[in-house]
Amino acid sequence: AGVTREDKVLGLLLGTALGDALGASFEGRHAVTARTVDAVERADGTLVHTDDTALTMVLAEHLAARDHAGLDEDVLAGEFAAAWQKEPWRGYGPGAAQVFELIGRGMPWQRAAVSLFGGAGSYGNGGAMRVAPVAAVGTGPHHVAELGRRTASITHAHEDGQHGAEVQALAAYLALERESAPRVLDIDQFRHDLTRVVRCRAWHEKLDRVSELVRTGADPRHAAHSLGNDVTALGSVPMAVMSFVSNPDDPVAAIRYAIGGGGDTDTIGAMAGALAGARNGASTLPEHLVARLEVGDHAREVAGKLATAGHRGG
Ligand code: F2R
Ligand code: MG
Ligand code: MG
Ligand code: MG
Repeated sequence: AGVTREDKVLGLLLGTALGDALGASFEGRHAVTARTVDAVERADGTLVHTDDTALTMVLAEHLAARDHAGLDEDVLAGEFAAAWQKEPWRGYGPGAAQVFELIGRGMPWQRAAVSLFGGAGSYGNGGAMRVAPVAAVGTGPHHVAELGRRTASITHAHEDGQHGAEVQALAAYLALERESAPRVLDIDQFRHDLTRVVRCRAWHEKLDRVSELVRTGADPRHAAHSLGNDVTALGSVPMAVMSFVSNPDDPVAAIRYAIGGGGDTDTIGAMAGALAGARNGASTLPEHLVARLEVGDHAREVAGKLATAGHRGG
């Protein structure tokens, strides 16, 4: 029997939270052994999430509550800023914190976002890390990519920050709508679908490298060395895609692969978890880990609404 759409949407949210919370213990480490991840998995107590999950839940709620009205960047900017204001300790990037502070003081998000990094705007992975919920409401690949770019632009004025959100949004859409388990994931088709929509050479090169690394069975450290594992969008989204396509049928394996590469482990774990959770559904996530997540009940409530949010079809 197939997994229900609601279970897949919940898998997307809980996969994000699980990858984020498991990865958070290792953020910034050079490399992470399986044994240290085992220890975090086996421990008791709450798995505390970071900014990645906090903002993903804000976006999911925004989309679920607005139904036919769709995305409103002005409203969403205020909601993001309020989440940061309420819990600034969740490990936000310095650029994101600065934008949210400016928005909170009344500056339009467009001006706040372009003020970062000497006017270049941010190319951090903060737009990509929170984007996955748009996959549940987009009407097709181009629409999903557009929604992804628009949600990122609130904080990430640099095109690389926005391209990262487009790629991750689209990957989540494919995992949710087209590549459901147990159908075998066609990695070349997956890469082709991503590159068709996101027309940018630097991204195509990285995604081609993913296919090659999968073919050669690269381990996480090798993959991270080749693709990157840092806080930039171009230096982290390809590793998340790699983690997923090399472990398409097992969300925990995808997350462990992402964390094993070291670097921005909470974020790469969150993005890989979103993809594998969306493909396989929440019911495939280990109960003992899900029970330790902070967002459990809230995610279930939002997933139910998001799975039936109205601006789909066409
Ligand atoms: N920031 C972190 N983790 C490190 C500190 C957390 C600490 N342990 C704590 O507990 O507080 N994690 C979170 O940030 C990443 C997402 O970042 P986001 O939202 O994109 O922020 P930002 O600051 O805009 O970009 C991140 C960094 O990228 C570099 N950068 C971006 N654009 C640049 C540009 N145009 N020129 C030069 N550098 C640029 C900067 O170093 C930014 O600070 C996630 O990992 C999330 O988990
Ligand atoms: Mg984080
Ligand atoms: Mg408006
Ligand atoms: Mg991070």
